[in-house]
Amino acid sequence: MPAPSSLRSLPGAPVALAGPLVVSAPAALGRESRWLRRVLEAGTGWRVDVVAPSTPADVVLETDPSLRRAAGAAVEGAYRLVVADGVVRVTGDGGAGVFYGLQTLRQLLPDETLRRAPVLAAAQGSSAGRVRRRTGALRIEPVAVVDAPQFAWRGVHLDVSRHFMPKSFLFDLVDLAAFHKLNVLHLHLTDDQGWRVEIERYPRLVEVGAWRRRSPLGHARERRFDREPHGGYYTKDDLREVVAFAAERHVVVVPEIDMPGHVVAAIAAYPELGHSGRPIEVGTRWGVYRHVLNLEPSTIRFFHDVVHEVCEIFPGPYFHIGGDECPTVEWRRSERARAIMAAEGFDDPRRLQGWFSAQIAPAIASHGKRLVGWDEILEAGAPEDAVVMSWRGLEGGVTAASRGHDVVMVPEEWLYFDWSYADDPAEPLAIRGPTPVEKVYGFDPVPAGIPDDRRDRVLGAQCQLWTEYVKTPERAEYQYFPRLCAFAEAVWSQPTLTGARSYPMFEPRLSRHLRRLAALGVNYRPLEGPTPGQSRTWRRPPARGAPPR
Ligand code: TNX
Repeated sequence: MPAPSSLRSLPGAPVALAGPLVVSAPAALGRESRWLRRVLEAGTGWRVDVVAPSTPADVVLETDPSLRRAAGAAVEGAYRLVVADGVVRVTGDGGAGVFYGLQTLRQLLPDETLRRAPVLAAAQGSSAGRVRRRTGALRIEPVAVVDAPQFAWRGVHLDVSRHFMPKSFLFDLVDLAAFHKLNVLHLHLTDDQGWRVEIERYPRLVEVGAWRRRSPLGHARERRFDREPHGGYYTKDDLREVVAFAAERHVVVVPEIDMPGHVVAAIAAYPELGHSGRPIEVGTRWGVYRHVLNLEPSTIRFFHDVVHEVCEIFPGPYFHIGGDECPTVEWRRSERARAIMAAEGFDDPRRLQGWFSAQIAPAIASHGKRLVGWDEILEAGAPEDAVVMSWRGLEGGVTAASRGHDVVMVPEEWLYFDWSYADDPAEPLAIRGPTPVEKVYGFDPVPAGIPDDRRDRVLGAQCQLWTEYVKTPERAEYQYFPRLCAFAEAVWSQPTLTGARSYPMFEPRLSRHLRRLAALGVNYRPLEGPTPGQSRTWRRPPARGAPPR
């Protein structure tokens, strides 16, 4: 999971692995071999020794740059995994390919080895799929897997503004994303209800902007509030740590600083960024605020400074400027905004958002990064080289690709995991829905309507978790899993080879995979529905072994 391009059983005896295990790898694969040593030592209790390439070994890691072409892959991450003749051989197109081969190897090993401490001795005697165990050794049936990703951008997004998530959850999420061969973590770091990244030049962004007085209680439409303060932020070193942790797992972190709308927390910290000049409080309700940034040169400079500081934390090639849901009421009344409209000859104030993006773009480009924005930036006039995230449907992606932009497909109807799984009062409170696993599985990252010669403009797809209704890591895991598994297959696997994505064929594999998630300690939603502990309404506990309803 996700399904590989090909998997073939080989003749011959199973390969037995036991400790102390010897892994050979060239120096260039130091990152991958050290990571393998850590996860294997934790899950098996064996000692794992990493040795130089020509030394005899149980597991051989190597790269072969020609592999990508051989696998017919357009993007990085192809690998071949061969279990035969007493050896596990993982050949990657580079570090990423080797890493994905090792993730596949983890799925061939017993689920118990996914745990953080060894339980194998206690579990002896139980059967575990393709692998049988004897006297501490794990036996893997001979197999050849050849595999490569379909898309380069296989993203998972997390909104840490609406609810701050502890750093430990970012590590868990990166590990889980990488386990499913995803490679982008998009962090929505700022919004009306909280600013979550320390900026040295403007300390009030977190001193003031990271905290809110209260939050909505129940659904936003009920207009009720709790009495609980909420907040938190990441220091620069926290985020550097997340970036480094992600890089070890071939995950790139894309920071998002939302502008020129969704900025109430910033205006609360520095009222001079807004239009009234009067102090406002950090947002305490969900939805779209009319407050947006003013268009004064000082405000542009302020956000240049923010961009520079954020770019220094995140070495990846992308910087997300948000750009979604930006009302123009304040600009319509602003002298400065009207003067810009007159000077630029704009007839629609929405063009001011494009103007704003164009002011910010050079700061991003000066760090050699590409600007990413939500699909609203298209209407406003997006900078030429911008990557567009199509969230309001598929059309944004079609338009952007036709105009020559690169596109990441993130449409809410399929890929907003803050939506519920089912129309069922037992489901925890969600913004809307439902989006069942089956629907996610059926998602095709290349929307119909994209001209054939523009298909390669689709970099990939991404699942989103907005957190208005998601207060804790446990709940976040529930919303992601198992939809994220279906998403991973949609964005990694070739549809032709998995059949035209038949859900009835996927479901048994998913159901098998849930045992791996259980070993990893993920609070996933069972396919039958929430457990009594996950449910919003009281339900009788199931008999052991039976589904929970
Ligand atoms: C729309 S998607 C938003 C977010 C909300 C989300 C809730 C986007 C770019 N804007 O601000 O959290 O819907 O589903």
